[in-house]
Amino acid sequence: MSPTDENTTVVIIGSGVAGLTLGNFLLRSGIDCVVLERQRREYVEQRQRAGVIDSRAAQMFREWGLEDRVVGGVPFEPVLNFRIDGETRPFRYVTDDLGGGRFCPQQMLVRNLMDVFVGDGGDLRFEAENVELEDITGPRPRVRYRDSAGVTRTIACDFIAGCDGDHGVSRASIPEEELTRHSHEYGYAWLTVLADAPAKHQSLMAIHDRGFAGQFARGPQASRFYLQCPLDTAVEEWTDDRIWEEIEARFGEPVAVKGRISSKTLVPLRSVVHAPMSHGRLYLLGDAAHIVPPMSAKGMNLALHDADVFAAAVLKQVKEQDTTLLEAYSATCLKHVWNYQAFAAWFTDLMHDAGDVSYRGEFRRRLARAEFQRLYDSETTNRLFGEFLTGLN
Ligand code: RFL
Repeated sequence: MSPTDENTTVVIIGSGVAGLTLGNFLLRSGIDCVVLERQRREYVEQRQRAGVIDSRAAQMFREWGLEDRVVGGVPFEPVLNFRIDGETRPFRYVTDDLGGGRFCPQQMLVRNLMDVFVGDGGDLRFEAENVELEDITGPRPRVRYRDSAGVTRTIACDFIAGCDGDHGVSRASIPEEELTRHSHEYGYAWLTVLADAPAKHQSLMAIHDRGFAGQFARGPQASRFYLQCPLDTAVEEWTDDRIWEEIEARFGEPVAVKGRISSKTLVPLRSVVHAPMSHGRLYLLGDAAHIVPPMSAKGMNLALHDADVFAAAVLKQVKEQDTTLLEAYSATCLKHVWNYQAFAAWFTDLMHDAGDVSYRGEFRRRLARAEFQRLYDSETTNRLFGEFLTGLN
């Protein structure tokens, strides 16, 4: 064994929400792990993305004894603010949930998870390049990488947790014939815009003939805006003036502060599930295994769910030599994932079909409007919607 060969129980690839949450759960349970991250710390800490931790996820952190230390932000109010054809229609959902859901920017959660992990003695290695997985179906797989000093290292382990997102190396290490990719393209994209513009509400969503628009608070002074747009549009076509004009048209009201726009990106809306979520001793978590359209605000929450299930399964195996939870890992997660894919697809279709008819036509528009109205008219529908928003279905 050379000095660059090491041993651990779990190698976690990727320090996003899934990887860091898993790392913290294992560390608290006395299980050795090493987290390998390709990027620099500053990059990971600042990556802007999701904004909602649902009640289920908050409860999960509570159960692992971490809620106070990692969940920040402000409580999520059980109200969604809709603007329908320029008219305000707040929707308050009925819920038995005692709260816990938060508007907590993803980078705040990631920063807190990182501080707690490193502060409690966790082993987190940034700028890990050329990560390669070896012998994943054998009894003792290995992960090889080049560290920030350019030294090649090898870590042997019991399990590998692939938490490296949709473009990572983990899923790509599984032979193609062992995985099935189920996917659905929605046929449009979102232009996502980050601007120095305070939001009046935590969330505001517009249904309009010109297409969907959304505004979500990102702290007291900034908002993330979303605009439905065709797949073949280019970011360069969206000047700041055009963006503000389109936001005002779709919301049907002027934007009070049109501050600096700091980023514009295009996200094609799609749903993807890779099954099974494990191969040999490699387990996939979060975006590495599934993508939900951002309309649902569930991507990060699904990643957190996977981390919860996997940590409990490893614990059971290490402490009790009982592999049943590990064997059930993929099936357990996929059941949950498909349930939330169904919710995400339904909500995405509803919000988009009800607006711009050029994608799915007038018939779908009327169906979507009827379904939307049902949210207000039927307490049963309202409750079910609330269950999904809180993550408790
Ligand atoms: P992440 O967060 O992408 O982390 C993966 C990490 O792996 C690293 N990595 C590697 N490390 C080592 N070696 C390699 N070869 C590696 N390749 C990659 C990466 O650098 C990174 O640090 O995946 P994870 O942990 O699975 O978490 C998933 C969530 O980030 C994602 O689902 C959400 O951001 C989705 N999402 C939302 N989810 C919500 O729950 N609520 C929301 O409101 C919400 N809004 C959104 C979103 C995603 C968006 N985008 C960017 C598509 C809004 C947007 C615009």
